[in-house]
Amino acid sequence: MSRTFKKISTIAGALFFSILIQAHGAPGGTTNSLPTFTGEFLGEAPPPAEPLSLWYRRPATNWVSALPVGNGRLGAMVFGGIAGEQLQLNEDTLWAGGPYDPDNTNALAALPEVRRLIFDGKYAEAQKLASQKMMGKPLKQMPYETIGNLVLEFPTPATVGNYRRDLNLDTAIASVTYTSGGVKFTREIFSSPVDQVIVVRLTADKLGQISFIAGLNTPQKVEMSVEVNTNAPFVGATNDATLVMRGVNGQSSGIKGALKLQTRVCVLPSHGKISADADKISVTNADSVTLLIAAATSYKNYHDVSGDPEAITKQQIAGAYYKWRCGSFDNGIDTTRADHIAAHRELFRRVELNLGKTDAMKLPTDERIQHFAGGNDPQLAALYFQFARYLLICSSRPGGQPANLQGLWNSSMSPPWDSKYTININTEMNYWPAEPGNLGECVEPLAAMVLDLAQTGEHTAQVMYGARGWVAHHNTDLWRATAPIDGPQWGLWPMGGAWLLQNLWEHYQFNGDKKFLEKIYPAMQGSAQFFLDTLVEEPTHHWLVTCPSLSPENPHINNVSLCAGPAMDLEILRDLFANCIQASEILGRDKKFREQLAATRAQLAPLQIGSAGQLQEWLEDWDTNAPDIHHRHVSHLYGLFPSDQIDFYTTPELAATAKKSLELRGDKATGWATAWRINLWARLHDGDHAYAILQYLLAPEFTYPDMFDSCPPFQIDGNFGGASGIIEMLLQSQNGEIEFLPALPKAWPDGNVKGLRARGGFEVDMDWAGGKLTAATLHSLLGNPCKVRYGEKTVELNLKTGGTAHLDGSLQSNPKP
Ligand code: FUC
Repeated sequence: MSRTFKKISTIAGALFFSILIQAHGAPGGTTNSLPTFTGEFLGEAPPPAEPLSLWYRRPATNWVSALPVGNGRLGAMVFGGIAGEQLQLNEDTLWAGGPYDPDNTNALAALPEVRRLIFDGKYAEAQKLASQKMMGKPLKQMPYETIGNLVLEFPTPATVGNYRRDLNLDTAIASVTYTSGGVKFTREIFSSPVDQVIVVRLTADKLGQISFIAGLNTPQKVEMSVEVNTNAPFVGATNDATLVMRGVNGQSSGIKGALKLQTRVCVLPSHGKISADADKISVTNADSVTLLIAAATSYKNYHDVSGDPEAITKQQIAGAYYKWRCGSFDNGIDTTRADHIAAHRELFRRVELNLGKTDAMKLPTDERIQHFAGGNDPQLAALYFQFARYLLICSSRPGGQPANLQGLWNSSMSPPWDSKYTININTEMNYWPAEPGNLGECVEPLAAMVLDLAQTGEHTAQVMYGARGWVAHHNTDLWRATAPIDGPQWGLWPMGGAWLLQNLWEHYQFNGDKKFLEKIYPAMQGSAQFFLDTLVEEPTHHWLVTCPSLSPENPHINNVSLCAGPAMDLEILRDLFANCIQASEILGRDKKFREQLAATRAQLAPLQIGSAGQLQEWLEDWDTNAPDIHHRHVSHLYGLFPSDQIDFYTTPELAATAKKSLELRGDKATGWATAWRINLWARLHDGDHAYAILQYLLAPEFTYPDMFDSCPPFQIDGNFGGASGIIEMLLQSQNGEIEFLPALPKAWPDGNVKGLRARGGFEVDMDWAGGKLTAATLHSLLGNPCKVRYGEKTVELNLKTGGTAHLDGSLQSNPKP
């Protein structure tokens, strides 16, 4: 075995080769570019030791079987192949286009006529006129794009033994292990939030066994090159080589690409040989190999693209390289790995959930998904819940972009719905489990985006509506576009920004952070101001309503959804105005504005009960005659969840109407819409109904082998909405009460949970057995008084900050828990 380093260049930092690769179709969604293993699989690997793992007995054959890693900014889908490994890569600022202004200057002149037509009942004409005059230009926003793929080609063995690939949710490391020719091979992949690189670590239990060829492919317009010994100046000469991909992002809908992008893959073998050609790096007979992957674009913010991705990626690689070289050859990577795990666990380990354990846990994850609905596998629901928390940590860390329709992971240049931010439910749903799931920090990127939208949306408000304040419609993108898109029947909905603000208000409700409230208050005020300027009186009752608007995205006559004052808009406005009033009181400002809001709020159209006893979706009772009675959106039920305007205890009659609406809609919908229904049934205290819908969600139709939610196709909101639904079954804290086990299904008779969060600043642990609460612990984080409830029983508690209450199943204080 060779133990000598063979340098491929003596000039540190030299550019070895450079070639221009034109755009070509990269197989992001499949493994087409990979050599496939055609040999024999021998033996069966046992399940991983960590029960919070996803695991499989075969490599991924498609993208939705591959496993996601991410540090909030830099993500990879790991395929775990034998003849070849594929890492499909993403960076959260790699979107098409550049800064642009989509606001339509014809809109304002058309607005009075569109309103008149709506109030005259001429909805189709109104929609036609709006389509001609009021839509954004371009009519589409910019898509989120893939970086491309890192491919490692290995010598193909004839057989492999005990193959297993897994994703450990507790360490956030994806692994592949198998034996071949008497050697045990191990591959570990993680995306470090500390070092800002993806690390791929290849090891074997015998020396000199690791050989492969590494290359990048991409559908982006790029120049590929290989640099050698680039890191020598930092730590002295050694042998390393770096794949470099420099390029620019794509155009879309006529908006030119304005971002520079760069990806660097530094290959660091321990012993063996390394060599390079124009766009590939070969490693032969190494003992172990570390690959460091960095990627960045020139995006600084929605109006500044002057960043230097070359400097950023070089620095990230150099930093991780320096750590790698500290101490002995392999110890450095151990530090990087340990730092990564510690940063992940700081968030992930805050919540533990045990819903019961059965033998089903011994099966690979894809088989468990197939059997969940008909079997007894409560731990899969707990795994699904923790997977969602994992996904939020990996796709939404402070300083990065919020989780988009696919979180962070996208293999395409034109993904479904452009993998944008659909803000008429999907982005909001992404963040539902954040606060009660004890991941409040993950909301920071969302807050940052909303503050951006409050700026761009000011222009939209002026240009389109002649109004003060700001508005965002049903979608936005990296460039924070706020004009209505796609077509008026989906896009002409002015409530997107106001709904997002509700997520931020929740952050304040759970954390009581006044500084945060001060930061978001101007955006709350600006949104409220927009509605003060644009609400209009409807002619029949003289209630104040939004117009034009729609009940997302439900037509009330064929293909026509435009209307005035749908229930959801009024519900969102009641929340926005109330929150603004409360915030202005807490912050001690804007008394006049507060009074104006209170007066306007009193004139908003009320919730109405329709002829079928349902909660009316529109001003008129169209519900049962609407073309799509089973529509996926249940927008009018916003009042029941995520809001608390409709409540099981405080407004039982309205709760009954919401239940009727839910029954009329049915349980079956798209992935995210199914997840929403779980939350709604939990709020109605029907745990078994909620669980029946969870069975529907956690089945192959709506859950891919890698547990990604299917809309279809893949859309991450269902994962987050499903996790939120599981929380709502176990703990609710709206309307001034913290309720234990409000909707516990029969399927989870025994269990416990630690670390859930409740509004008002509490951390909650609970134990239950035989379907009954046996113990609950409340830790106070803010010193607020609270009322706790279990069934019919309620108890008031006054805990100091840092204080803890131990209660038994009858809510009696339990001094010896
Ligand atoms: C909304 C939904 C669709 C899809 C899209 C991204 O428009 O109605 O089902 O989820 O967002």
